[in-house]
Amino acid sequence: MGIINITPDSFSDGGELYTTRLDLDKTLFKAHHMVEAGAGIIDVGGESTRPGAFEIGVEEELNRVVPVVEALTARFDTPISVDTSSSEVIREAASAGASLINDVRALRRPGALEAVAKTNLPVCLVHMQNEPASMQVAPTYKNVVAEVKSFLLAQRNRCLLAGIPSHKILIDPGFGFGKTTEHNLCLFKSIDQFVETNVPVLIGVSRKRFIGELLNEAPDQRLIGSVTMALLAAQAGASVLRVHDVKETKQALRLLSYTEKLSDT
Ligand code: YH5
Repeated sequence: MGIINITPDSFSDGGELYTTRLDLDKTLFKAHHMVEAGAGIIDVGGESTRPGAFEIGVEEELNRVVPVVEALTARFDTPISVDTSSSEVIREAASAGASLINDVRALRRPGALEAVAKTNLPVCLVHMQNEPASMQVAPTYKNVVAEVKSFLLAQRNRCLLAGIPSHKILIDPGFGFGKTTEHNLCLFKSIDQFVETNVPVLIGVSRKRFIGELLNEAPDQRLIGSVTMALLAAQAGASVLRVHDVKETKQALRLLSYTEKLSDT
């Protein structure tokens, strides 16, 4: 899964509501390269959920996301995933051709669960402690693995009760979402325990702060660290890897598949 952020960048006038032509071209260019590199899914998000980020309004999120989903589905056969927590965006993204809803709030916002159930789309449920604005202030757990796992399985049960079939649900421990480096490491070492639930597991660690902290590197120097962690996650049984660097990650995965027992690729 390749990551495309559609938050307006420093070149566009951040106050403007509509995605500019330039933004759209840059997004399509990026998506084209991810498709060429072998991305199986393209994940687009209009709301920044980075630590310390504040919420944007639903209108602004719709204005950022919908034109991009329409443009991508018109040009590529690769499934488009939409990173959102809002029921309005879920509905509009589905109409625009999205193939997956990826929610860092695991459908806890009012109406989100019902919206996904109605669209018949698959969903990825992500664990997050608190909200992006405050989640890194003082993350606290008694047993991070047990708590994250029981939260995800409880949210999965809500989905099943709402009529979402089990084969359309993925779970994600949510690296960096209300977790210290130690919590992240604890979860990473326990990926196999999530895999053992037999629910497909999505892992997103690409360029995240804990990799930077462990290696003492800035975001643009985290490529090797990110690919290494993606490979380790794949080896532990993760089904989907959410990454910025699709080409490099695919190379690592190809080598993994060549070296695995019983593999005939
Ligand atoms: C995720 O893990 N993460 S948005 C801070 C960074 C780098 C990257 C430089 N959406 C996930 O990617 N969806 C995000 O520091 C996600 N799993 C799923 N399913 C945060 C992000 C990032 C934040």
